[in-house]
Amino acid sequence: MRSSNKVVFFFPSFSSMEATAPLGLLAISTPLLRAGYEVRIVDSTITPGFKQRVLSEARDALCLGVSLVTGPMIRETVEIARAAKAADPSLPVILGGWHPSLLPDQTLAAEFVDIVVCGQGEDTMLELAQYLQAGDPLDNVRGIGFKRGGKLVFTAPRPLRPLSEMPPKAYHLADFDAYERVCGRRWAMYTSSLACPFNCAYCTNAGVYGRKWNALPPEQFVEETLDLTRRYRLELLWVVDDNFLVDLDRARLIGEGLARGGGNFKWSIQATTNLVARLSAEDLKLLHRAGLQQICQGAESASRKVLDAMNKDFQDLESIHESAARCLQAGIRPSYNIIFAFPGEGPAERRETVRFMMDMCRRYPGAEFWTNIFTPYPGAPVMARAKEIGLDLPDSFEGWADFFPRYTVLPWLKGKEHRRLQVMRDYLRMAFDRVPIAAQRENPAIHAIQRVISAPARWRLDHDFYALPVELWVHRHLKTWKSAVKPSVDAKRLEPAPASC
Ligand code: B12
Ligand code: SF4
Repeated sequence: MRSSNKVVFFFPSFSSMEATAPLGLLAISTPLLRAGYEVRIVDSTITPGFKQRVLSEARDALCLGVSLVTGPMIRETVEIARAAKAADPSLPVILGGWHPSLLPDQTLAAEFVDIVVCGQGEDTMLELAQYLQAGDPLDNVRGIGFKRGGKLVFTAPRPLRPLSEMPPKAYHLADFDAYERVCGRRWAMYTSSLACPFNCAYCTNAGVYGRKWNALPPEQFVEETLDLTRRYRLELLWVVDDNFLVDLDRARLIGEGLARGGGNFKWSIQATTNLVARLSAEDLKLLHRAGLQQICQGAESASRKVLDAMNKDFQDLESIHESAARCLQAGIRPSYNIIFAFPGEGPAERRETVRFMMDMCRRYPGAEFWTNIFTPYPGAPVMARAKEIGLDLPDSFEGWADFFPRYTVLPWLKGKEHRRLQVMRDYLRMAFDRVPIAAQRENPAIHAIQRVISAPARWRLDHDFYALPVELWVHRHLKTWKSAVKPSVDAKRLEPAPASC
């Protein structure tokens, strides 16, 4: 039994410059704080010597909790959990977040993990802390897995609670100055709805949050976001809802409320193209007046065949054109995600998508595309066909560290073809401007050179020709001259050495 009142959380680096406070940990901290617990969050991205820091905080703690998604975050999770267990084998190590929720058995099987939490963590973490402190058996804590006598034990699932019943997140625990130093921007994430009514084949959302969309009332959104941005001097809020626009009236009321409330911040949302296309130009202008600057949308592919394989029957290319034209008319940046190499995509379908992207960027200057390689995440509907499509999935928790869109190698995409696709993605990055959340610390000369090399990049993409990629060489060298501060772990550095093509 451990009598400490202190709960330590660790947030491993997520391999991105888009540094800000981990919302999942801020969410589960509030009930603990309200119940009188002391909470410490160590975020690897902003904490030099984070390992020592976790170990020293954990010395007198009740438990250590880690929040993670599938991919490179697993590396530091393993490092920290192992070190913590080596220092004190009796310290309970709890893993929560998307990866443990989707693969609880395999995660719990790791020898350095004592407890996994599946799904929403607010109530579960508080109960866990109380049970651990009292030294009571954990069988009655719903939504967890734990070990007993070397066996894995799972309790009954915890029913989802609507977001409106959840307490506010503990933003006051976040060191926004430190995040701003890494990212160059002062911003935060905000959640205003949970779940998405759709069920795209590559997406893990339904597996964790179901498909019943629920949201905060517009008044709460307006009041909280105005307060947050003023209190912490935030210039930007990324509303991380999976599909912000499911209730269009709610979105309009939020726009009106923020415009009336004199909000002085920018915000961005994620939504499906079909819903964006249902907003009128007036609606979008209202949202823009209220600070909305970007709508991230999953275009994913331009091939009907691939879209059907992805279960995206709700989306067509016309709606993407409409959404781009209207967003730009209203002054909002339309951002589209693309997934290459989804099962069923061959060279013809890939070409169709590249042509579509080129056409969109030319027709609608200001529209931007971000590309990924299909990454088979546990819990996604397509994984029911994993064997059939030849996927060889990791048989240990650690094995998932290499599942990341920036370097995923698939049975149907490896060797030369994988390298060719990576080169093509590099040219797509160079061909048109995109605006990342992290501030660009570029000098004007470098930017000018980048503009010059964007012309041959477009030519190559038009002609599907990627041999002797000299522009990429120039681009890579330009990047090494940049003075940008890097997070402690950066995906680029984790990437396998760039292959020659
Ligand atoms: C914001 C975000 C990011 C940000 C993170 C920034 C940051 N500072 O945290 C950035 C841009 C970096 C990012 C990157 C990526 N992301 Co992301 N991201 C999200 C997003 C949109 C919101 C996450 C969030 O904060 N939600 C709000 C909080 C309150 O909810 P939550 O995280 O679910 O937390 C709750 C529970 O999970 C639980 N919980 C969480 N942590 C813990 C810890 C403990 C101890 C306990 C007890 C409970 C607990 O309690 C919380 C409260 O209920 C989600 C989508 C979503 N709907 O959540 C995708 C999502 C998490 N991302 C995903 C993916 C795939 C990625 C990328 C691989 C994408 C890419 N193309 O590169 C990278 C991976 C980065 C990496 N591995 O290193 C997937 C994860 C799938 C998976 N199997 O893990 C998601 C679910 C999107 C999706 N639908 O597929 N992402
Ligand atoms: S629309 Fe987006 S959030 Fe909804 S299921 Fe598809 S990918 Fe997931």
